Amino acid sequence: RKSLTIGLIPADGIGKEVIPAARTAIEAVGSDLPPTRFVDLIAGFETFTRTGVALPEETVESLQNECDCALFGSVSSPSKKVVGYSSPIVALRKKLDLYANIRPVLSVSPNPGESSAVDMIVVRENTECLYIKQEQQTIGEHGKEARATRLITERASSRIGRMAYELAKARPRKHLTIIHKSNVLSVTDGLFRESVRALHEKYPEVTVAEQLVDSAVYRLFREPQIYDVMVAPNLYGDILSDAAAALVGSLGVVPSVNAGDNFVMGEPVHGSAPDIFGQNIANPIASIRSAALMLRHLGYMKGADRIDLAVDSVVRDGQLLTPDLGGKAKTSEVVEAIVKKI
Ligand code: NAD
Ligand code: K
Ligand code: MN
Repeated sequence: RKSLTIGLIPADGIGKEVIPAARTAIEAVGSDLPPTRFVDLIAGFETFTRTGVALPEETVESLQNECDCALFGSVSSPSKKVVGYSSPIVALRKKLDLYANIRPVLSVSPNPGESSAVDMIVVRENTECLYIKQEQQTIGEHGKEARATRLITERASSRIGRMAYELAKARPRKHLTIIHKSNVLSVTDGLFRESVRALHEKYPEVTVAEQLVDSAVYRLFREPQIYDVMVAPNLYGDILSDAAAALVGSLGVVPSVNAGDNFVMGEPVHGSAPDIFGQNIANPIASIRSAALMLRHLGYMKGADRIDLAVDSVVRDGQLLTPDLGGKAKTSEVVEAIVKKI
């Protein structure tokens, strides 16, 4: 690439505070990236209340035609159903075919060598399973009955599997755990498991284990260090990765990317945090790490490393932490410290 164009979609709440922080971190990397341009784009609930659409066509067009990648902040969902509103992030994942949600969960412990340190990646399928949202309610013999369709395809399972093997291959431990419940759901989870298993011959250097989702949660809490890369269908991946985030202290530090074959979008795992919005105390680390993850995904390892090392160093230093990590620092002070280290 001769240049890099990054779409910025802060969307709602603290997204407006942490996405500019991520931009500042990328700018600080400077010479390790091609000339970089940022494009400000809108989406979200506030956009919906102002314009009547949550995801304007211009935003999608810019992402598809002009941007190489993007950063998304967080959306606020109305507490009651609002006619005409549906989540722009779910729509974007679909429109850009971002089929993988990659969530590295890493301890921010001040003692890096600690044996209980968590260092895993949850690779969640992002397009099917129960999230196709085909639900019906009917009246049966004994009253109301509700059903949902769960879709698992070989294509989606294979492509998420491939992504997971590639990620595992690039890590020191090269270990992949396939999460499923095929003892009960032998047809759907059976297909997921077989599709991922079938790829193993192409990745002989990766060791593969399997685990039923319920016992995986148990082991995640008892001995998180056994996991390296986990790959899971959509719903299990959602639950497991939120649970894993609880192991590392704060939602404010967990990054993710939504990735497809042609596009990548960094996104902090947290939401719009209306309880702390506007106070300059939101932890910017999840978004800054999401920016690094996005750069890594595009092959800019050096830039990504510089950002990650700066974040680690500030956290380990322990002097400038936001309140969610037990400190008193402002968002802007943390950003300033990270930029200085970069
Ligand atoms: P949340 O992640 O917004 O907040 C949960 C708790 O974590 C809050 O106490 C918040 O203050 C804290 N927190 C979150 N991010 C933080 C950060 N960077 N620094 C410090 N503290 C942080 O989840 P919620 O309260 O359940 O939801 C709030 C809104 O966000 C809802 O409208 C929800 O629908 C939306 N949401 C959006 C996304 C998304 O954009 N993908 C994800 C989850 C929730
Ligand atoms: K988010
Ligand atoms: Mn979740």
